[in-house]
Amino acid sequence: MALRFPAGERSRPAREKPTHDEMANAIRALAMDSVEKAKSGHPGLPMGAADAATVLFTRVLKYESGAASWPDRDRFVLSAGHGSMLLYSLLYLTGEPGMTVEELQRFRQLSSLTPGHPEYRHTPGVETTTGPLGQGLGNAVGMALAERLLNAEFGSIVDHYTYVLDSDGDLMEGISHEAISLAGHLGLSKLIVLYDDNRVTIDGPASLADSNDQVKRFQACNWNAARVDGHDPDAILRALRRAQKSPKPSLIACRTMIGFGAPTRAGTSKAHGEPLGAEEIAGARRKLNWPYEPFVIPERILAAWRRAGKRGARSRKAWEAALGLLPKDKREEFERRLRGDLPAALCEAALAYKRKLTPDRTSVATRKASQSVLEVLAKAVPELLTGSADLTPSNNTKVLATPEIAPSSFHGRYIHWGVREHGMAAAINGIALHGGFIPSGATFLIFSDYCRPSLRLAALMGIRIIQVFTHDSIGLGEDGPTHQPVEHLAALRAMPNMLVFRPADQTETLECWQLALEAKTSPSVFALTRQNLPPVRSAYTPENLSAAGAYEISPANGSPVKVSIFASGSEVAVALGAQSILAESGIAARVVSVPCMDLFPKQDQARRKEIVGDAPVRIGVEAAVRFGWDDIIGEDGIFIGMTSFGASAPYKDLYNSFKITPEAVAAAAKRRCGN
Ligand SMILES: Cc1ncc(C[n+]2csc(CCOP(=O)(O)OP(=O)(O)O)c2C)c(N)n1
Repeated sequence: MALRFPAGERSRPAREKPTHDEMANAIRALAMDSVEKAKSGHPGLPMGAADAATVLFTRVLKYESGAASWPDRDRFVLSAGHGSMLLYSLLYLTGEPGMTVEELQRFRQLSSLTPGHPEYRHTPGVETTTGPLGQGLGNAVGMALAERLLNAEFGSIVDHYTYVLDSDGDLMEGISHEAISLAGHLGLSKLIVLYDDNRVTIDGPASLADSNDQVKRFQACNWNAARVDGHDPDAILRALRRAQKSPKPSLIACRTMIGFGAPTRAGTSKAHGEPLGAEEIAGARRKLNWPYEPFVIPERILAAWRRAGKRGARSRKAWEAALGLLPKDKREEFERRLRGDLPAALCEAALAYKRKLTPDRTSVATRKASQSVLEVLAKAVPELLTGSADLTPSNNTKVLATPEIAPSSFHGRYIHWGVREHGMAAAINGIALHGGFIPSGATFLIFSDYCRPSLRLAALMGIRIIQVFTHDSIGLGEDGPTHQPVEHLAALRAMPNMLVFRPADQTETLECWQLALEAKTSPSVFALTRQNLPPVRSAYTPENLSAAGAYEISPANGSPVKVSIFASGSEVAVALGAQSILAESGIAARVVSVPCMDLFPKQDQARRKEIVGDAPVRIGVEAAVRFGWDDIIGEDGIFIGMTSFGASAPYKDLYNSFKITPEAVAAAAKRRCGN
């Protein structure tokens, strides 16, 4: 089919400035054509939000195509990730290397740069993986916080905005409230949310299920909030300029029409998440006065977009010059922090502390052990942020080297997240994505469920975040089954790329913290006890024994070795107790500590075989469900743990009542050995 140009297009000078409408229509056309070609996707949001995005990317945003990792770029988060074609169109139009028209034509196809929802690391220019609604907003709060924290530390070398595009769905999600309320409380004035206020979701009008006044809601959370016509570029620009000057975070509610330009579907949920169809697209082309073939952007318009993509080049060069003027040690420290390399001092500090720990004769809860470790590590690792979701005295995450931050005062390293576990987890992801920090948060292990969607995204994105989950089993005692995790270890271990550490004493806690800090592309969670545990490691080893995920902590005394007992955390001491009882009956048993079940399968087969050993009886002990343990103990292995929820009682009574005791383990072993 021959290309059709509008009257006069051929004779237009190539440099004639395209109108705003033409620039925005380029996004609309690419979005509807890509979705049509893929036979799936979401054309409505990109078509509706094209005006706001065009103003942002051509007039306001500080960025440069091809410099997607320039540390001081403004961040843009498409929180409504289903509108991915908005972002891909922008990346193509502004000239991000690799984002070609062919990639747009391969929207949603295997190994394209244009997956269904934007994926961090996969596509240059994508700041975070979005799709699960509300997460992007939570990430953006973390990015804006990271920006302020780095600014407080390094000065104006870090001075940028964080912009978000939110949808009705984003703002209906509960996490949005935690995120908004945090940002308002902290006074994150460089956070600006463009809300695609199209009043349509999947089921129909948003009013089917929601009657919030979002502007009032944000204002109540200490935001600056305004309404604009989302198809009026001047009004959007004015609102953005005002927002930049606000001392509070800003919401700009852009009243838009979903699927803008589609003749019959615009303004309806039929524009949301399916191809428009040939007839509707032809009608949209007429309505938008966009007579070009699919995927064709006239040179004049493309050139203007490409110029927009280079608008930030001068700022970037000025920034590089300013970086060069920093004192050498400050510049090198800044660069190290952004590369994510650990400081050289860490290893030495950790080893010195480890030496001090042995011989260890003190019984201590691993949550306390973690605090002692943090006292040492936080001094050596200035990028380590700690905090808690209102459980500071229980999580033991506050240490001397991490002073608290306060609203609009960002000289500090400890964050009181409030009772906002989900918001905390999403913001921590955003801090890690921003760069410059290793962020950690904390709550009870039971409430890891409240963090789970963000933890999953951290694992999917391969970012280094650390969550300190304490009160990790029935061992927390009297608070009872509402607070006693049973299935949580298994559920977290089931997540690909997630490292679940459950150390057994002070030495293991130190080793696990080292491993978590070193895991540059994996999130880590700690499961730590409330109750005191006896030390289980007596000899000093410079080697990090926990690095294999599992290791023989107590060899069998005698042969043949009949029993291997595997345990984690608080149950390592139970296993050691069982080993002694068995020895008295002449049964040689060995004990293997399993501080990180996720690292164990990464060992080569010979090492795994050596760790598992060849004793005929294998027993797993953990105050949690069996799920996942069969990989080590085998289907015919014995498991001593939980098969139900817990109960409210002093913890020793609970261990006795649920039969997770040295005697119960030894009895099971004897039965299997035929004694
Ligand atoms: C947590 C979560 N729940 C559900 C969905 C499925 N989903 C995708 S978009 C959407 C709502 C669409 O409404 P809106 O956010 O206003 O987007 P628009 O219709 O304007 O494109 C839903 C429920 C999701 N992506 N994430």
